[in-house]
Amino acid sequence: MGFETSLTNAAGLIGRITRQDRQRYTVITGLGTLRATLTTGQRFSRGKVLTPIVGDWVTLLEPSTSDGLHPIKSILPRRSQLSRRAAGDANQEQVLVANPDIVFVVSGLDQNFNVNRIERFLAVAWSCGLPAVLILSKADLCNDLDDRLIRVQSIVHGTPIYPVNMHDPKTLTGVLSHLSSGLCAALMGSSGVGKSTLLNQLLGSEHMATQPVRAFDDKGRHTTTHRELCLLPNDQGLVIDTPGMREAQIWFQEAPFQKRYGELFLTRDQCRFSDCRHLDDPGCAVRDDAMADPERRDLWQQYRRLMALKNTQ
Ligand SMILES: Nc1nc2c(ncn2[C@@H]2O[C@H](COP(=O)(O)OP(=O)(O)OP(=O)(O)O)[C@@H](O)[C@H]2O)c(=O)[nH]1
Ligand SMILES: [Mg+2]
Ligand SMILES: [Zn+2]
Repeated sequence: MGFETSLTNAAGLIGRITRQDRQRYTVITGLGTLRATLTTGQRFSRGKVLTPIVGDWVTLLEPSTSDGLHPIKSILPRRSQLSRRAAGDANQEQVLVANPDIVFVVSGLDQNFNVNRIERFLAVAWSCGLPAVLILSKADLCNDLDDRLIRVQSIVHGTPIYPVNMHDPKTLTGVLSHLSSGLCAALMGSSGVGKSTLLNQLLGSEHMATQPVRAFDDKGRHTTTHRELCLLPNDQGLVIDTPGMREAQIWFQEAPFQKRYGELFLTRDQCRFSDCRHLDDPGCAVRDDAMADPERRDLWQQYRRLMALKNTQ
């Protein structure tokens, strides 16, 4: 059965959203790249039904005769999603990207280097149960690399770290080893850290706009304003570029968190109190056990920091 006939199938035509501009979507399908939009029902029930976003697999209906856009009939179940806590006071989830396999957290080794911020960005991914890779850009501008690497080492616990110069492809081979055919990486980080520069380098073109950072504080200018999924050449995988984030607000999810920090809790039965939170509680066996081992101590201290953040944000 050809793709042409599948347009009129009950299931609709399947495709993946590569770009969203308000209610207009770009969708890659077996028929090529198509323009799509929400149905009237989806448009007026916003917030109540799932809204399609970049990375979603969707089915499309035949194009409307009025505007030529394909209404999005359905969103296929998501395998994963990268979410953060929405900005503002409301305790709400904001889904940034659908169906990523891995998150590339990008942070600069320039004046903006900040271990706490890196930890929060990584925790956004961990809390979604997604593996993360830490890409430290602007290694070419950094003259105390070893010192900075030691400082991030204490927060990563198993997350690979790659100091790179985005303009030098030789330094990007470690990053590329995390991509392969069909695998999708979502870029995440502050503005100006080089997310779009990395994507352009992998694409071998200037597809994404980039801009120099401000000279006096190395802060970015919020150049990228939309999310976009790009296919790398030679079937090397897929990368989603995202706008720089002002704050890494974590959407705390219990199960992935318990999984990441699970190895800390093996001695939980020996804590003095049955409702021990394994933080600063008196007689906590989990804490005492962690303090005896440098690696586990770093992990417990991170758990404690993130729990404190969870309780205050
Ligand atoms: N020297 C050097 N410059 C870099 C490196 N990575 C990025 N840059 C520069 O940093 C500036 C910002 O890069 P962008 O790719 O626009 O940053 P971004 O993360 O996409 O920023 P937003 O789109 O605002 O989120 C550009 O001038 C890049 O050339 C690097 O590894 N070394
Ligand atoms: Mg950008
Ligand atoms: Zn305890």
